[in-house]
Amino acid sequence: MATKTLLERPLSTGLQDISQLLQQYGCGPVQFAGSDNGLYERHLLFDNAIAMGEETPRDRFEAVARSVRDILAQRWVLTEQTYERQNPKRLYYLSMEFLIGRSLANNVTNLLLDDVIKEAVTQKALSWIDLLEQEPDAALGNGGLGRLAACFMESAATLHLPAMGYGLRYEYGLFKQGVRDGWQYEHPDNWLRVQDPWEVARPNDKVEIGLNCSFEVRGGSLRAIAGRPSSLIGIPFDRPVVGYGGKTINTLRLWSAHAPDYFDFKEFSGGDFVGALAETLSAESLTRVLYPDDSTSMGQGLRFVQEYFLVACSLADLVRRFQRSNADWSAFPQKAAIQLNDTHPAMAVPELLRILLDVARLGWDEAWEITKSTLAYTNHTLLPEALEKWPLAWFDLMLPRHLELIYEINRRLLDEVQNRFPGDEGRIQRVSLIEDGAEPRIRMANLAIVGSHSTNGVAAIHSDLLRKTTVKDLAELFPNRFNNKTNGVTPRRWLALCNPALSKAITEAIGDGWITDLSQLSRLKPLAADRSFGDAVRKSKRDAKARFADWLRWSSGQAIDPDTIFDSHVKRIHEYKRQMLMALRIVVLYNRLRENPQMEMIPRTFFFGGKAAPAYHLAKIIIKFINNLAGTIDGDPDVRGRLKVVFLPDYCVSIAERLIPASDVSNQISTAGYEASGTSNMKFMMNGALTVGTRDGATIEMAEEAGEENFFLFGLTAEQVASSRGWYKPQWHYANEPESRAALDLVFSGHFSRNEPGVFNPLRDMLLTDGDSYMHMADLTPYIQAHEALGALYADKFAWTRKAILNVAGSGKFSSDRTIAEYASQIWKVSPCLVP
Ligand code: NBG
Repeated sequence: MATKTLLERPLSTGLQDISQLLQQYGCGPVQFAGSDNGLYERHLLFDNAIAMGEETPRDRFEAVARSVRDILAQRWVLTEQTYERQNPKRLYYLSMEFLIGRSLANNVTNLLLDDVIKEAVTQKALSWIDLLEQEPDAALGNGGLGRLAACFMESAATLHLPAMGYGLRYEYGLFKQGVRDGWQYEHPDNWLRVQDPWEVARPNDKVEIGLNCSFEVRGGSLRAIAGRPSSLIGIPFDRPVVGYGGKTINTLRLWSAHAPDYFDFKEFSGGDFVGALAETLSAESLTRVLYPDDSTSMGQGLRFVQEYFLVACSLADLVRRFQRSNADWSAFPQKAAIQLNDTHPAMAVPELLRILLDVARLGWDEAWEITKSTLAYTNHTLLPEALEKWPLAWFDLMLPRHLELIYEINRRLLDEVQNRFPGDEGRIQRVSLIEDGAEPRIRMANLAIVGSHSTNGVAAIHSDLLRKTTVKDLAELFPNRFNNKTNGVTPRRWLALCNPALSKAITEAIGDGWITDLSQLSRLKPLAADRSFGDAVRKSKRDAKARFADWLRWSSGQAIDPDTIFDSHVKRIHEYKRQMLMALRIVVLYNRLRENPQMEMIPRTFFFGGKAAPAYHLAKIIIKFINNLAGTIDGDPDVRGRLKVVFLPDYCVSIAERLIPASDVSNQISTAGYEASGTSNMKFMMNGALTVGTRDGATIEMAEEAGEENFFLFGLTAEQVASSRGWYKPQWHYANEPESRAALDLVFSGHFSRNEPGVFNPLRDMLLTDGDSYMHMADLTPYIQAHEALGALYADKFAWTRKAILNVAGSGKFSSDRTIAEYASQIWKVSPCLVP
């Protein structure tokens, strides 16, 4: 199960001398391990009170992680001191999600501590792999949006930007996914049951926030009591964000909710001990769990309070920091840039305005200008079901002052619309912050756009559609606010760390400058046809596949053949992402092999990974179908060894780090116009997979960079999807495309559900009866053809490797360093602040 060979990695540190490196961290003569005085030994003995030799693997992990934290601690403090002293403009990134994953290997890499760790591991005869396995994934996010936030924090630190992330410290991260009889089931991810060695509690920096109602727990459910104001305490927990090279160590500050320290003694002495504690319980349940919905807004009250809690704690904290070094409120936008990651923190608009009006006592015009010039908003999806709209009644109950401010913002907004577009009632309705109806709602996207100076989408096509369709009227009103920032991913985690063999080959060819300047990968282009570089790249892929196969056997007992094509589709399960399109392609291949067992076909292993939102039934049926497909194929001697389907349960950052380097093919097959950007697409490309994809999200820009001839694009474009909506009929494809029909017939014949009659009927409804909203049937044949072209290429290993290298060489644009540099210069106006 060798998964990470970090210790074999030759990334040059530039600092040959370990003591010189430790000096950078202000560690003096401190030793990492190897003596009674070593950090490792001291943590084992003094933190865990354990005799050497009696420690468990978890104890060892904790001691190593704490020792790494010791090494970075002084620079972490120095980073903050430098910012305090130099008082630069800071970036604050507000996000309900940070999908961090594991930190140990990443921190060691970024601190350039490989050699130190190598020595300690050898000296103590530790298994590095086993140590890494002890760390739970910090899964404080659902998918792309949360992982993007984590990549952004790392890039900001690598670029020496004075940046800070603000989020919530969920006690339970995204649920763990199990699979039983093919069905997804969820169980809680109690990741903080064991103490996390990275976080530092800062009770001295606590914040108290007010709500205009109270909550009580009665019969296990939370109930709001109107007219009785209450308060909540936010306690920050800080985590270090290590920039590559270990010079800048920024902070990710996560809030944990608590009840005020006082007790209701009246109730207590009256005998209602439990009642007095209920308040504590209800306050603490606020940050207990991450909502597991990706691309839908479930509109639950607890989520509303979570969002306000994040905003109120973070703004109070950053305003306090501003006031420590600045006397004049008018300087606020020169000292703080606040980025709203989706609409989730959009209550920052009325909250900042409230602070400026009620606390700073500024007039409306000045307060409003400061609010707008400080805030900026990123939109991550066009799906209507994801756009948050909170009941106006909830604002009225909990945050009446905020509601008052929203009314006034709206009054002024609609006056402006009236002046500029007199008589255009429809426009007024659409632009309004308030959606009328039986239950009036506040449109959070409109609020975020109106109350900020920048609105960006996350890939060129997405920003364009946002402007031209989703919020067209607002874009016409404020054309200068709209811009695009194509997503990126950090090349440290997603190439240097997860793919040591390919990293080594690249570094040997062009040096290691790519680690902090990914555009240097373009220097690989001239090597695309170079025999020895091609051999190294091919060998690195073969190694990664073998490692993955070993891990899979070790972790699940499943055997796969590393000499088959590894063909992957990993992301949240959603109709628009079209896992079903790939599943139908597999059924078509299965039919071909059953009809003609002698047919020549390069054997393939198909990987699926992803979680379904617990209430999204159709997505769960898709998971069930994939698992049944896998079982049927395994049980069929005609196809065994030629097709193999693997559903990887509990897909997470750590599984992505294993699978992506091992994949030959990346499927990015959303219905065009629906995937805002995608980010796994970029990770696959960087790791030398070839992409079969629709013209959607950032995949379009990836193909531009690599050259379309090195991509396998297929299917309807976003315009074609939109313009054929009115007349599209999946039945036409069923009637006229024999292979598609045979595939559906086989599914509906019960072939994959022998003892579960009717279980896949909802798939028939989705694909045929209900009109196939995501146009699987239109794209199935072109998709199969794209894969045929790809299969033909695979047969020529030199031609394949050449394209793979051209893909790696073209992936430089998709570093989150580039994305963050664009945000910093174009939106935030934040510059690097070097820590001496
Ligand atoms: C997701 C999009 C992805 C995109 C990420 C990061 C949400 C709401 N949106 O396409 O679906 O890559 O955001 O921008 O999670």
